[in-house]
Order: sequence, then C-alpha cells, then structure tokens
Amino acid sequence: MKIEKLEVQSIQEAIEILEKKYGENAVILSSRIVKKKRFGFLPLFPVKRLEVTVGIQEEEDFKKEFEKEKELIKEIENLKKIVNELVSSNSQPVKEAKTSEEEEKYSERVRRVYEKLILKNVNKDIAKKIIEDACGYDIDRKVYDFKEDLYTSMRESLEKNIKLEEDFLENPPKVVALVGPTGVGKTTTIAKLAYLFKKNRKKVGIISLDSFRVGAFEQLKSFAEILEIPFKLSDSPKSFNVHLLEMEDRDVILVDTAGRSHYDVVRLKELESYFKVSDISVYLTLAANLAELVMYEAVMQFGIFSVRGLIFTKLDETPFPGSIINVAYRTQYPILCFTTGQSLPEDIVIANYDYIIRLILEDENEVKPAAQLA
Ligand SMILES: Nc1nc2c(ncn2[C@@H]2O[C@H](COP(=O)(O)OP(=O)(O)OP(=O)(O)O)[C@@H](O)[C@H]2O)c(=O)[nH]1
Ligand SMILES: [Mg+2]
Repeated sequence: MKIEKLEVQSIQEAIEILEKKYGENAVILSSRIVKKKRFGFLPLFPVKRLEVTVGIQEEEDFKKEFEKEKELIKEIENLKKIVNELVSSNSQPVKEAKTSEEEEKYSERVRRVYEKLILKNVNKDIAKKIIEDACGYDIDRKVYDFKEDLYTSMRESLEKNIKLEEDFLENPPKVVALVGPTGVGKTTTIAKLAYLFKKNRKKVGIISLDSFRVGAFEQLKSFAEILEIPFKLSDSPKSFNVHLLEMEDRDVILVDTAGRSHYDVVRLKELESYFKVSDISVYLTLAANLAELVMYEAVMQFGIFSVRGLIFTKLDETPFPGSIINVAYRTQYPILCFTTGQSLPEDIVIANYDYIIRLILEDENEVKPAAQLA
C-alpha cells in the first residue's frame, strides 16, 4: 500500500479528490488539523488546514489479496471434505463401526460411556482419545478401565483435552467482543454476561457496533439502562475508539457486533477495521444446533480476528452436544460459556468441567446430580 498525504479544507474535499484520482482504491487512514502561516498581506494569522493521510492500494496489494482469498477458499474446500467424512463416519450406527484392538479391551462401563459419547455426536477418534486418557490398563483383568471413579477419571481427561476459561468472571479481559454468524445469540449473551458481571460487582460497560440494522441495539440499550450500565453505540472505528476511552474506568467492556454471514468477506473486513483500534479479545459465538460443518466454516472465516475463545449458545435446542466437544478439541480454543435458553438473565453457565460431564453423560448415575452442578 502506498501512503500519501493531502492538505485540504475538509474531509469532503479529500474524498472528492481521492475519488477522482484513484476511484475506490484509496482509503483515509487518519486526519489531523495543521496550522499554516499565510503568506502575503496577512502574515500574522495562521490558517487551519486538514492534513489527511491516505493509503492507496496498488496492483501488488490486489494480487496478494486475491492469492490469499484463493488460498482461503482452498482451505475451506479441504475442511469441507474432512468434515463431511467425519460427519458421515459419525452417523454410522455404533454396532456396525469397526472396533480396534484397544476398544475390544474396554471394560463394560468404559464401553458404555464410549458409546454414549458417540451417540451424543462426539467424533469417534475424539471419543477414543477422551476415554483412553481417562483409563488405565488393568493387567489382572486384562481390560482398560477408568483410573478412578467415572466422574474423577472423565474430569481429568476433559481437563487435558478441552480448554475452558473458568475464571472469566473474576479475571475478564478488558475489552470482550462477540462475533459470529447471524442470529446465534450474541446480543442476548452480551446481556446475560453484563448481568453476571454486575452481580459479581465488576464495573461493566457495553458498546454496540450494530448500527447496521435499524433498532438492532434498542433492546440491549434498554437492558443496560435497567441495570444502570453505561451503553454506547459506535458507528465508525473512530467513534468506537472514543467510546472505549470514555469507558476506561470499567473493569470490562462488552462489545456486541452485527450479525454477519461468515461468507460475506467484505463485511467481515469492515468489522476488522474496528478491532484495529485497541486490544480486543474476540470470542466466536456459535449456536450448538448449527451443523458441525457450518461451525468449522465459521471458525475459518472469523479466524481473521485472531479468536481468543468460544461461546456456545442454544444448548437447549440440540440433543447432540458432541459437536461442541469436537470443535473445542480440534480448535483448542477455550470455551467461555454456554447459554441454555432465551430467558434473560439466567440462561447462562460459565464453562466448567462438571457441566460438560453432565451434558455428555447426563444419566450415568456415577456422575454428580444436576443440582450440584448448576
Ligand atoms: N433457545 C435459545 N434461544 C436463544 C438463546 N440465545 C439466544 N436465543 C434466541 O435467538 C434469537 C437471536 O438472538 P440474538 O441475541 O438477537 O442473536 P444475535 O446473534 O445477536 O443476532 P444478530 O445480531 O441478528 O446476528 C433470539 O430469539 C434469542 O432469544 C439460547 O441460548 N437458547
Ligand atoms: Mg445481535
């Protein structure tokens, strides 16, 4: 990108000059007011001019971008192939699946738990890894059995294989932005998180970047007003920067973004320009009832934001929460929270291993009762 500086009277003038000279290939990067001495008959009065820094995209930039996009498309195609294979192998009935040597040596209770994981849609290889990390080989009985009781062994294995942000409420990053496909529950989750922070006596602020659709932020604004939480709507990276500075006294600032199809690369890039203004921790929000393939595609596309962690919503809408385990295992992104219904503010659980164990093994009587896990 070539950088150029222009001196003009107003931004409008800069836009007109740039449009004439470069069409759509120029972007305004920054502007500042400069004072210039006026020569001639009034030397004492300096005039104010606007110095605008402009970036001009060159042929090379386009080529690079095109190559990058081509690579991304190739990666997505590959990913689609892998996920399709995984999905079809997972949907085979368990009884028909080939059992490896180790699987044949599972104790009866280990086999039961393994089959349950697969029925919940945990990928076969991932289920095997989780089970085997929970087990040891019993030489006397010649079987693989849980190292300790089912709950303790599974917890130990999950701690090894799935990352969680268990202390999110106590130690949140300063700025937390939720991104994700349209309608997954980002705005609702922001409201639930804001309530939890408030309850935990944290100073919280909310910024919405959703000026995209009329009225999209109104509900969140009203919720913030009820909870007496500062709320701002930013409609440009510049105003976002100003609003972040205004909320500097907050322990945590929650940023809601407009739902974007993750196939809409232009809009994703636009959002990226907001995230350049400060150090932002971006969490990818995925609905548990999305097809697993769509989840991986979203992981790929939203990957341009360097995602810090995952949020899974709508757990109440799927009997197959195994996809959550698969995505968390494969990406190794830590899970921040789960949401479990439309009710505000209660339908949210900060991620914890007990909850995951209950989710995948709910009716195993060795697992702690639900009341202890809420
Ligand atoms: N069943 C269920 N519905 C939920 C959950 N979370 C959110 N919803 C519902 O999902 C719908 C969309 O929620 P929003 O919070 O507006 O989703 P969003 O991601 O902000 O949507 P966009 O901004 O349009 O992309 C609403 O009807 C919510 O009530 C959940 O955990 N379970
Ligand atoms: Mg929203």
